[in-house]
Amino acid sequence: MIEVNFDGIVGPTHNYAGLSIGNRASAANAGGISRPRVAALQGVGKMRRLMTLGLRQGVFLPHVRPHVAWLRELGFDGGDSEVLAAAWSADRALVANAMSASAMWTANAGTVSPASDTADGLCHITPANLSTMPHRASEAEQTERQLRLAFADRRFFRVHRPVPAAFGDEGAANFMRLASPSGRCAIEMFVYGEGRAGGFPARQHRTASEAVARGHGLDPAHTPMVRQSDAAIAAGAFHNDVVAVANGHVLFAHEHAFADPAGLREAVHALMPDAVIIEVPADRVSLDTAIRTYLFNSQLVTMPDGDMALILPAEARENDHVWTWLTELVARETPIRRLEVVDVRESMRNGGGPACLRLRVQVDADALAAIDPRFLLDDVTCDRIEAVIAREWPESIAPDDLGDSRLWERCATARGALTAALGFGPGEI
Ligand code: SUG
Repeated sequence: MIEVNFDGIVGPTHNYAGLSIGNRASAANAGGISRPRVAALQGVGKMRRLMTLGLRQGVFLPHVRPHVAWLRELGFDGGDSEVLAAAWSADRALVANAMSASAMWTANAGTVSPASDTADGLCHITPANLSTMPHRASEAEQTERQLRLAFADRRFFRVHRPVPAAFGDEGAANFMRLASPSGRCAIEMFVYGEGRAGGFPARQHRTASEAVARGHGLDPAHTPMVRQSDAAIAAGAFHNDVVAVANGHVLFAHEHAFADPAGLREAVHALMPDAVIIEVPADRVSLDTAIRTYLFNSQLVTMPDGDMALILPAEARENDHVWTWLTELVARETPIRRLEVVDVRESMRNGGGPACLRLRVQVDADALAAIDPRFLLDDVTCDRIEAVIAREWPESIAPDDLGDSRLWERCATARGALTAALGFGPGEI
C-alpha cells in the first residue's frame, strides 16, 4: 500500500480570531496579526520536505472565503459586499467565522478506511461534520465536494455523507490505524471524549465514531472505541492527535492520552502481538509540555527504506525535555529512527501542527492512479502553488481587517487564482 498525505493549502484568510474554545494556542493568539502568505509557504515547505523523503503528497484546496452563503443562511441579504458589511456591523464574530481558514487542517476533513479493512474492499471516506465549533461546522459541505471530486472513481472509493450534526465527528484527528508488518492484520482505533472536561467540550462523540465504523464496513473485533482521558481534554488536547499518533505497527502516545491506557495496551496486543507501543511518561514530558510543543502532533511516517521518521514541529525541537527524550528514543531499538523538524509556526499559533495539516489515504497502485491528479503534487505543481501564494496571498491580517471589503475581494481573487492554476474550472471546487 502507498500512503498519500493530503495537506490543506493554508488559505488567504488565515487569521487569529480565537474561535476554538479548548484549543490553547487559538485562545492565546486571539487578536494577533496573522501572516497568511508566510503560513501558506510554510505549509508548502512541509509538503516539499515530505516529498524529498520519498513520500507521496497531495493537496486539498482552501474553501470559498469569505463564506457569504453561510452568512445568507443567517439572514443577511443583498449583494455579497452588502451581506458582509451588514454582518460586520451586526456581529463581528460572525464575519470572523465566515473568514476562517480552518479547512487547512485536513486531519479534520474526514475519516479514511483503506480498502483492505472494509467489508466491500473499497476505500471508504466519511467527511467530518465538525459540528462542535461554528467556524468548523460550515466546512463539511465544501470538504465533501472536494472528496467527491478527488475520489470519484467508484471502482476504488466510496465517499459517504457526514454523520448527522447531532453527533460531533472531527475525522482522522481522532482516529489511529495500526497495521502489522506483514500487512495481514489491521486495527482501526476511534478515540472519543465524553461531555466536557475542564470546561472544554469533547468534540468527538462515540456515537459518531461508531456510525463511521459501521458505514465503512469495519470488523468490530478490530475496531476498538477508545476513550480519551478527561485530563488530556482539560489540558487542551481538543483532538486525540495532540497526544497520540500511530503508524504501521507503532503507537506513540503520552502516558495520559487515554482514559484506560492499560486496557488499550492489552486490547492492541491481543489483536496484534507485534505492535510496538511507545508511551512517553509524564515525569519526562508533562502533558502540558506535550500540548505546548505538539510533540505528538508530529507525522509518524514510514520512509521508502522501511524506517520510520517523526516529522516534528520546530516547537518540539526547542524544548529540552522533549528533545532529550526524542534523542534517547531514536538511539533505542524501535522502528522510529529519524527526526525531521519543520517550521509550521503560523499554523501552530492556531493549534495546528504537522499532523493536523494532513489527511492520510492509503491506496494500492491502481487506486492511486484513479485519484483526480489535480489533487496530487509534484515539484512543478509546488512551484505553481508557491508562485500564486507569493503573488496573491495577503502578507498580514489584523482583527479589524476582517471587516475590510478590500480584503474580502483580495481573498476571493487569490483563491480563484489558485484553483485556476491547479486546473479547476470556475465553480468546480
Ligand atoms: O479545530 N483551530 C483548529 C485546529 C485544528 C487542529 N487539527 C487537529 N488537531 N487535527 C481547531 O481548533 C483556530 C481558528 C481560530 O481561532 O481562528 C482553529 O480552528
